[in-house]
Amino acid sequence: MAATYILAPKPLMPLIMEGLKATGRLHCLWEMDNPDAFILEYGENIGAIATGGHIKIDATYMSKFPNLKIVANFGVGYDTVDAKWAGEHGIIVSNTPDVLTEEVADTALGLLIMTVRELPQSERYLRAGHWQEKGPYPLTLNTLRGKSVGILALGRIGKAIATRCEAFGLKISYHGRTEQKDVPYTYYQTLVGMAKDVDILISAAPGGASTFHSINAEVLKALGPMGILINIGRGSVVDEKSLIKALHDKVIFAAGLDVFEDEPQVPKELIELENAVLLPHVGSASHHTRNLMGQLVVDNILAFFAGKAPPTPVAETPFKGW
Ligand code: NAP
Ligand code: 8YV
Repeated sequence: MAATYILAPKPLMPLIMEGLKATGRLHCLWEMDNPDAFILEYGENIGAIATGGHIKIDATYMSKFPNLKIVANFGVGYDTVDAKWAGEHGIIVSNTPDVLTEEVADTALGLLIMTVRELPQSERYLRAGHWQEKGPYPLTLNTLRGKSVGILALGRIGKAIATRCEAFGLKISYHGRTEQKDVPYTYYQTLVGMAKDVDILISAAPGGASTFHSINAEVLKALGPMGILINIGRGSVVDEKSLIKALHDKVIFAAGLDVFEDEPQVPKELIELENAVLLPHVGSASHHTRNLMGQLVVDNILAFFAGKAPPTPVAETPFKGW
């Protein structure tokens, strides 16, 4: 068989690029004069794809590489990769779980406090000179004291958020497709049922068809006029148009968002809302955590070349040998 190579469709962080270049097998698609012609001529030599961010790796794309064995995704969320199709065609998809869990949960709690206690607004107030001109920033109407939190998707990140919420003295419940018998939190079979009962809804849910627009106008109405929404999972989980309307009409009190439907585009209407705290998808964005994630991308691909089990295949593509 001809030599097997790695394809990177778009640039990834330096640690990944260097780790893959060291194999002497990396092809960078953006450096090609004619990427389509390259794929046509050498597609059958590609055994591994290194990807991340917003690049769609669907059935049509993977079909161009008949000897593809692994798609290594930079990120624990892999909604941009058709893992079901990959699994049906003997292709492993790997992601970057665990190493980012605590960082993302920290960001979620930061975003929660910023949103509830209006910290960005009060900081803007100081910087604008209003403290001296007008006196203290107004007392916040909302608080974490005595509040309850409902977590949508009690996975690795959801659980790390729950642990932190426990330390803050918040009452915790969750909604997912299945009840988890080994957790001390109240389970709700429906998201709208949970939204009715809690003060704060935090989503740590993955993207994809099964969660698309799960947080819609009905859920936001159920959350109510003092309700807070935090989204640290994926933007597609929230119906952004309904959220903008709910924030504008004070159907809910405020939202803190790290993720958006069409990143990096954030609707102007959302940016203009004072009761929205907006972060540019920074959940895992420290050198420490991103390096650990990047190393996992490299390690999964190196495992393929070494004929070893990949460290972190996703559930849809369990490793059964190369
Ligand atoms: P995980 O451990 O696989 O947890 C995912 C959870 O989602 C599971 O508990 C699952 O529970 C639940 N779930 C799946 N489909 C669902 C559905 N249709 N309805 C309700 N719940 C559903 O993943 P993780 O490591 O916690 O990561 C979660 C997500 O966070 C990632 O997929 C990614 O999108 C996002 N993320 C964001 C950032 C950021 O920077 N903002 C960083 C990392 C990750 P059930 O199977 O019981 O339903
Ligand atoms: C990354 C993420 O920022 O892991 C995920 O699912 O959303 C983040 O950690 C992203 O995947 C990198 O593009």
